Amino acid sequence: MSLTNPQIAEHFQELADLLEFGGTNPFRIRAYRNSVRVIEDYPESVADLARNESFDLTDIPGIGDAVAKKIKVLVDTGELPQLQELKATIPESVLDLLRVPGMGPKKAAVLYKELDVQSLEDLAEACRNDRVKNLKGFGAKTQQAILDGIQIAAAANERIYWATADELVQRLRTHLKKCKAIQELEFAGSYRRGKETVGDLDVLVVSQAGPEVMDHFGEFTEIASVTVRGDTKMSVRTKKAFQIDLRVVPRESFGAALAYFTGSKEHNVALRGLAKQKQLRLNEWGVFDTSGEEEVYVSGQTETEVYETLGLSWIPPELRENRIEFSTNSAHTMNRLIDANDLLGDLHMHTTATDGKGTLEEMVEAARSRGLQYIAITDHSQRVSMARGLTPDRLLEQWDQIDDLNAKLDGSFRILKGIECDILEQGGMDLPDEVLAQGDWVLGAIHYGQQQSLEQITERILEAIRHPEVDAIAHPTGRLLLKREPYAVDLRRVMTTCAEYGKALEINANPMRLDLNDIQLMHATELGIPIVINSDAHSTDGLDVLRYGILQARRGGLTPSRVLNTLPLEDFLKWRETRKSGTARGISTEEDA
Ligand code: DGT
Ligand code: CA
Ligand code: CA
Repeated sequence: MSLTNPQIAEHFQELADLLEFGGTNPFRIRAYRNSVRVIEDYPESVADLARNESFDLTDIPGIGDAVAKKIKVLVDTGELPQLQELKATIPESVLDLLRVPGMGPKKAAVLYKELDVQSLEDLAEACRNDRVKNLKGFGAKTQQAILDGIQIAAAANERIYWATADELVQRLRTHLKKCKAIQELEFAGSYRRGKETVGDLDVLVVSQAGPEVMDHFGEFTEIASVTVRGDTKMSVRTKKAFQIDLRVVPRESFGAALAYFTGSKEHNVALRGLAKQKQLRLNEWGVFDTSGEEEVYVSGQTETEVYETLGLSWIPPELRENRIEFSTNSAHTMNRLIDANDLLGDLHMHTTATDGKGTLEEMVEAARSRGLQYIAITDHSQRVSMARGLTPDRLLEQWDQIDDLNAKLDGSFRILKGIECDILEQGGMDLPDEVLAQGDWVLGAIHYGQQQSLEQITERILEAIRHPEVDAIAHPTGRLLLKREPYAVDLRRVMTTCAEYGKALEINANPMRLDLNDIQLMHATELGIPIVINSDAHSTDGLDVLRYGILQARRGGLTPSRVLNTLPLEDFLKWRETRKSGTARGISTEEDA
């Protein structure tokens, strides 16, 4: 496998950081730093060019002799010897020290050499023990500033849930809307792409009055500090040390800038490559014709225009990861991604019978008022004792209540009798077959034994998929974003077994789960596995998370026809009947009409 441009760039980034730490000649360091951006942005594979005997890497503007030689070595051997040497002498964690505001490489090096400070934790401890203030060039004030800075540095490295970013975006949008000098406003970056977690916010604004916009932005009450303020760019940190970058761009560049700062980097690299093939140049200012003597602006005011100039249909931001958006690019395929209005049902939620906060009636009312036509109540089974999981008796009692309530609803809404049945540690389902057989919808889920081996966990899940009463597997990998890795599971085998037995897989829409993820959903699509997008609500408000699941589905390229709970109730019940009679082999893999 050939190194990608971002991978090559990453090596030079590390090299520059470590050299800076070691106090090397700043000019050399700057050369490496410049090359990072150049390599990342280069529209062709730098690795391929390095292997091409007739191409001279120094022909790339911004790549000098030293860097060119290093690229060749890196591409040939997969390693940079100098980087390996530096890494062997300097622990990687010391680079974290450089993220403390006001901490340059010189100071960091002193701390490392004099006090053996190797990480942010070491540094905090050294400050608390008053060991830092006595160092030459430091002092009590510096020590305190470092201690304050550590907190910021630690938080600044953290990503936040998309849902949390969205709340911040809504508040900031409201604030910025009040600024008359702002003509256009968009939130770009990973937020716009709907990525599960967001590293920082990228705000784009069209205005003739940059300073006025920045003054207004600076008044946003959640800002703790302004890190950079230039003519067109301002960077701030919120009180929780989250970074927001705001850029002011000219109207004729808005679309090009929006595309550029929405990313992803990988998507942008591919776009620039396409431009080059057409004798065009794409950057954050626009698309330019390079065929003549002077470059001529062709487009850039809107994104649609930019994509069209490159011969593409506009691509929804959720797909911009250089995965399927170029190979499947047509107006038809780009426009038929699932959206929030397509969901008619929600097939995973809890009530006060186990660990939910809403009663059965309250959940029904909340789902109806949100425009859903059917839901499945899926409380926990008995094994989940902490949540007062349901015994067969209690479950059957709940199902009787559901029958009564359905009778009252008289067809205006339908409650399905469901269960989130535990897949036991030793294998097998947590409730007897004859009980499960009386329900309308059975989710299998792993909650215990998550530390087991890949073989054990996979086998447990496969057994559940083969179980005749099980319809779908809930949160199939068990990951908790920013908290817990997925359990060890062979998803390939899970998916082929689902395809074979006509079983569904869930996108759990809880913003901390979003499980399955985008790439896994693409695999599921290849196999024709039906997907369900579920809230896993534990309260009436919990139903509102469905929109996060929709975003994830869009990132996975899902169309409504891939998703079971877009079906009207009748069709959904028919699907289930077919599945139970053993004839279902996945839902239609044909193109939508
Ligand atoms: P994040 O903030 O880590 O969640 O992810 P992004 O995708 O928002 O990344 P960010 O904030 O660094 O940059 C926003 C977009 O701007 C990114 O998706 C592509 C573009 N961009 C920013 N810096 C560079 C760069 O150095 N090279 C390239 N090619 N694109 C960049
Ligand atoms: Ca960002
Ligand atoms: Ca950014």
